[in-house]
Amino acid sequence: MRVQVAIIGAGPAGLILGQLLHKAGVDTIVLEAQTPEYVLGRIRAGVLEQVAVDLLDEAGVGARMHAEGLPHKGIELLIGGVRHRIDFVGLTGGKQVMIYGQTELTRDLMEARAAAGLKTVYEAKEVSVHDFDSDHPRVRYTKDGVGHEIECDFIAGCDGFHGVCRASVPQNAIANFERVYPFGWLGLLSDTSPVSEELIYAKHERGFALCSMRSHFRSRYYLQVPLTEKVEEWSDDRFWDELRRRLDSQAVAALVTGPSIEKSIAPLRSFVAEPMRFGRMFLAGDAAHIVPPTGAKGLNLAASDVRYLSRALVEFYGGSSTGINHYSARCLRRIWKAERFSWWMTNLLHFFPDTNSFDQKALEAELDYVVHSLAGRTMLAENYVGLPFDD
Ligand code: RFL
Ligand code: PHB
Repeated sequence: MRVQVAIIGAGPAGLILGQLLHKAGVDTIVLEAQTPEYVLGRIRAGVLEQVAVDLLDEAGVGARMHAEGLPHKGIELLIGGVRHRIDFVGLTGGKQVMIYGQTELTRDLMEARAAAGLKTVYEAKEVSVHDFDSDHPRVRYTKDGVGHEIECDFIAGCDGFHGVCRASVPQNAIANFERVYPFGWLGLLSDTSPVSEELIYAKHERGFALCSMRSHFRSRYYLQVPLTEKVEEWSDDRFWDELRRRLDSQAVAALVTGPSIEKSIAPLRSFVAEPMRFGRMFLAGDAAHIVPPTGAKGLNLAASDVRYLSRALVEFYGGSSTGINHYSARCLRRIWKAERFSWWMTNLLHFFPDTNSFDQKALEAELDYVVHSLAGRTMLAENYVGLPFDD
């Protein structure tokens, strides 16, 4: 079989790329290791930047997001029991974010791909990438025990942090930058109305807490927990009790609790692999970089990478290699700013067990500065709603 672009991974990066290329008349196949149900069962991100919203519109999959998503004009920081609002609209000249779960977005993308009759193979096993340093790359996989080979012009490695594409690059051709944090986030999803209209990021001496949502009827809460914690040891009651301890009296009074419909612990990591192009193979999304979720950037970066990649590939088929030659550098400029922001938000809002008392005081002073200075609040708002593209 032959296609122009073989996309490995049917997460947001792979599916958005597939949709954008389809709109431009470029032929793709998507190979996904898991079943569609498994992909949809992963509860992950919930906040979309305006530029990601615009991209989904461009990809033709924005209708349900606009009907059901919740535009948010700001967030609240809860520090030492006092709330400070970060007014995105006022601070950024009108920008806001959209609350729309990754699960819903993925469902929209899957349906659009199926409706357009595009080639997608779920439960593709033993996926391997070959000859991407030549003009004739190939991808092999097995499905139901039968081996297949795809000839293509390009391979898009959209296969997440544990995927096969980055792992297939010779070690001396890639540089990894990494920071692992000494805690994780315990997340709980429940069909209860959210505690507040906007997200609350709470810094507390017992650890960070986040009040988020998926809709007016579905809430998502997170607690900073040590990496040694086991999710089985967290009954719903224990979770709600701990969350109450980290919130202010207004939130405690408004909190509606109920049975969890999902509970999981995710470790926090910052990671970047450079470069993101290896001959005719490109990495995009979590395959190339990971951010801690504090800045809500993971999914947004995946969207921004494939925005650059789709334009570069369309340019290539139009006769110019400029886009593909600049892909890696263009992505990394934006990625490193999001990495810095996510790392900064994480450092500022979490409790670090090993931080010395001087550093602790300096962080408190920085947070005090951020919420009380127009420049500080503007920096936070500008990064949170998403930095502009440089093209
Ligand atoms: P994904 O979503 O991981 O999709 C990659 C897809 O590739 C498939 N795959 C393969 N397919 C074929 N062959 C192989 N050899 C393959 N190996 C892997 C996988 O099954 C998968 O379907 O990456 P993508 O598309 O780059 O999208 C990135 C986002 O999913 C990610 O950045 C965010 O969800 C990050 N993230 C969060 N971001 C937030 O902004 N807020 C959050 O609350 C949040 N929670 C999370 C998260 C990421 C998590 N991970 C990756 C462990 C919680 C978790 C648990
Ligand atoms: C979420 O709703 O899952 C969410 C929101 C904001 C974040 C991280 C996660 O910073």
